[in-house]
Amino acid sequence: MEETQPVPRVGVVLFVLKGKSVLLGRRRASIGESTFALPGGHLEFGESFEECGARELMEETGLEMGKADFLTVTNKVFLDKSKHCHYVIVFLRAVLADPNQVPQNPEPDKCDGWDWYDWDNLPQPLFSTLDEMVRSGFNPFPAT
Ligand code: 8DG
Ligand code: MG
Ligand code: MG
Repeated sequence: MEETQPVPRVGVVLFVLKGKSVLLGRRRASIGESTFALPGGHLEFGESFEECGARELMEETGLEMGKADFLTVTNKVFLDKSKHCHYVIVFLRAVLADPNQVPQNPEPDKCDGWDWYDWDNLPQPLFSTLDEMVRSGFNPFPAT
């Protein structure tokens, strides 16, 4: 049981794109444990969505974010075993400042490591929100 009344939180999550690939890492966290998820995290006081995305990308992968665009927003309640959370997630599409940068894993307690995965051949299992987006036909790539 939570001691205080839970409140909705805001997250910023990034589709970092390179060619036809997207950056994913297998989570080590109570929500979505062992699933492949996008980089991102909690919005901190005073941050813009882009500032939050760039900070989380640097903290989680050591990569420097380049241009970013707003994609979509979701509103989701997670009713995991002992943890109940409610997130409004802002999804951005981003490219790297330098496409030759290689992802690192500075938070090995939170992620098994990052890699590029072809959008047409994504790894399984995907984190639930990402899985739902993929199943609904969502495509983060710019229209050509
Ligand atoms: P921490 O340092 O507080 O442990 O984590 P964080 O990096 O700030 O937060 P996070 O748990 O990575 O992301 C915040 C929430 O965003 C997460 O608990 C659930 C939600 N979320 C989604 N989809 C995705 C996704 O694909 N990747 C990530 N990282 N979070 C997602 O709904
Ligand atoms: Mg983080
Ligand atoms: Mg995170």
